[in-house]
Amino acid sequence: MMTNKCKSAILIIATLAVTSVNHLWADNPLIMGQFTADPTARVFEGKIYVYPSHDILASPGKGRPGWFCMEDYHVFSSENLLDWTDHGVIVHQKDVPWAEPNSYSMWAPDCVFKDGRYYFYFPTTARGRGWGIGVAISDKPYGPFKVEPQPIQGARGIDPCVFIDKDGKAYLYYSMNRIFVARLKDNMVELDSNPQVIGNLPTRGLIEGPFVFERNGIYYLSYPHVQNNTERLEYAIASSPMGPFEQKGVIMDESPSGCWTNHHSIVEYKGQWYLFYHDKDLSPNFDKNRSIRADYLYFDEDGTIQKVTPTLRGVGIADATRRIQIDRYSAISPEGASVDFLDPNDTHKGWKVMLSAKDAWVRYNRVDFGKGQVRSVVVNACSSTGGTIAIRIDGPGGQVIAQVKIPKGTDWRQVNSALSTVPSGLHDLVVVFTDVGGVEIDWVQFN
Ligand code: FUB
Repeated sequence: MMTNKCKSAILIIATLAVTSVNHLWADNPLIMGQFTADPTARVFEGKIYVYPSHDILASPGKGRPGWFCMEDYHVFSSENLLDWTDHGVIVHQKDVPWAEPNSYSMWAPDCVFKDGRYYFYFPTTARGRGWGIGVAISDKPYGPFKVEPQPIQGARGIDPCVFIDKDGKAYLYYSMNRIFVARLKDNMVELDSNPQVIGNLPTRGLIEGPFVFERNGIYYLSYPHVQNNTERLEYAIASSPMGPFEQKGVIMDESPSGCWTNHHSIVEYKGQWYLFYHDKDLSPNFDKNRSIRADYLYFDEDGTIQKVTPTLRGVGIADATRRIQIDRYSAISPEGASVDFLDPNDTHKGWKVMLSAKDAWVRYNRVDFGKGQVRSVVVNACSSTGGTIAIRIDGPGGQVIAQVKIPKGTDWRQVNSALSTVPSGLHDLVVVFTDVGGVEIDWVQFN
């Protein structure tokens, strides 16, 4: 049994901190440098844009301790779903003239594109009037956004979602104990019909966070709902945007982490469907500081949504020449392998894998080795016992491609080793501890 004697990886941590200012590289969770929740993913200008909420920790005079605390929104974009660009703050509560000052309630937003303009919808507490839904408008998906002087009249609630149908008509969905829908006028900032409650949905247990999309003539209304203890993601379908809807099933079960909320969006990008959602990866003991994730989503022939199993690996193809965070594994051996934070006092620094039994392994799928240019591997590791790891590729032509001897010590080291075989193309990467004792691994990279 290995005891944890490794020092924290100061050098590596410094690198992570620098790269997380604007450009981020991550599996699940997608964003490491800050807490993010309620992700609405949209495809604009050929990229994925994600509009999440931005959880922060309440502090004296700033928000309610032990509760959600949000004062602004960032927007993130990506082409490959692994590299994320943080475009910075697009709307802050101080930019909202009708908002209760210091309410710190900038909850789940949405953004849509119509007639050359981007409309960003967000809920917050309106002075003396409870929840209101605001709109901010821009010519670009990343802003600058200009906030409308008033919230949408007649809509009181949270978690706005706007759906634009093929005929150009727009609908606003939001929640307030129930889920409501109303038509929007062409100006996108006024209601064109009275909000109506969507029927045939669960009436017991919290229901919120509607997200609506259309595929092959089926209108999907998906929503988080507390059936038991915490929110799971469910959906209903209809043949028109306003229903009537029929409940169909569960998209994602309650999280084993116990995170009370889950909030999602569903998007097709380059022919593949994705579920964006959140959990509390970076804040295991406080579920109001959440982190957004993405996983693949599939439909059956008849349009039924297959249940999504949350993964750490997430989505996208990893470049072998980048640091591969194998702690975001796609599979792990049932014994002798575990994951822990690099620094429990600063979870944003990420995780490490600990292999503490002979033949314990971890698998990280979808690694692109390119056209056979890599010749060596570097492993950032620490081993208080010393020991050897085998690096294997699976898939066509799969084999062990390197044996890396990690020296005994308490310092993290970047250990280089030549490859015995030059891989090319797409493979799963498997790292196996072949000794007695144990090793901690932060990342693996091929050169
Ligand atoms: O983020 C605050 C609230 O928690 C959202 O508005 C809900 O959907 C839930 O995720």
